[in-house]
Amino acid sequence: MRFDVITLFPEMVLQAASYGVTGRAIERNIVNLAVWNPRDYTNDKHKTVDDHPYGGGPGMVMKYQPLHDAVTDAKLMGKNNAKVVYLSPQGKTISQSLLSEACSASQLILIAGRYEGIDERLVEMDCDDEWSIGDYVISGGELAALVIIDAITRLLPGVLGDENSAQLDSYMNGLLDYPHYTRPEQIEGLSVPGVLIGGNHADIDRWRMKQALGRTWLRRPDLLEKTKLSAEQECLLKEFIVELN
Ligand code: 4GO
Repeated sequence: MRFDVITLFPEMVLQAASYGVTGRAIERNIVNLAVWNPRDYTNDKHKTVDDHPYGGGPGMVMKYQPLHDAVTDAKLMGKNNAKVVYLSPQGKTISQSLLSEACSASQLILIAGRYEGIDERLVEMDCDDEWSIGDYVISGGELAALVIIDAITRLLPGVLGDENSAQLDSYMNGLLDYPHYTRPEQIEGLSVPGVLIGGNHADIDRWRMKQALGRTWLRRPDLLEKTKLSAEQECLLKEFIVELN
């Protein structure tokens, strides 16, 4: 998978992506990350990337031409099937399922805007989609691009160890995660649930599924409505609710 980020702050993206899971995936060439600075595509001596908005009002807007030329160069590095995405609060909100589908693209070009945003004609002509990481505003698209790069990279074959990807599989089923514990067994009188210490793996799996279902029911009932539960899951959730009362 190849990611290209169009950004006025290329170092920010490269730095942040160089840590942890994403950093390792880049080192191991499972993921390729390149950055393109629209400032390098300006033709005037002041390297102007922004201009005043038509219609007036506060702030500046990123100009079409430097962004377009940067996208064009990014596309040349891929295999003619790039998906170009602008990151903004006006986009469709990303979800695990949207990101899973995006995994099948071989090149994702992410446009990180600054100021008040980019000339709308770039969205219309150059972009295949517009995505949002949630209903809030941030100062630039870089952090949104990094969220997307991280979330997609974790889904690529070979990136996570077997254990972690198995866990990911079970929680791709639209449920929240179960609670986790590590040593020591007691902290300020709070003890680790006994079933986790017993070593009966079937019991542990059932307990974890029950917790995942229960927490989803308590905290995100909207997720449960979208998820078809198995007969055993229905049972476990009923048990959770009974035990709660
Ligand atoms: C993306 C970009 C929020 C998101 C952004 C989001 N804010 N919710 N800000 O995904 C244009 C200039 C958009 C700043 C950018």
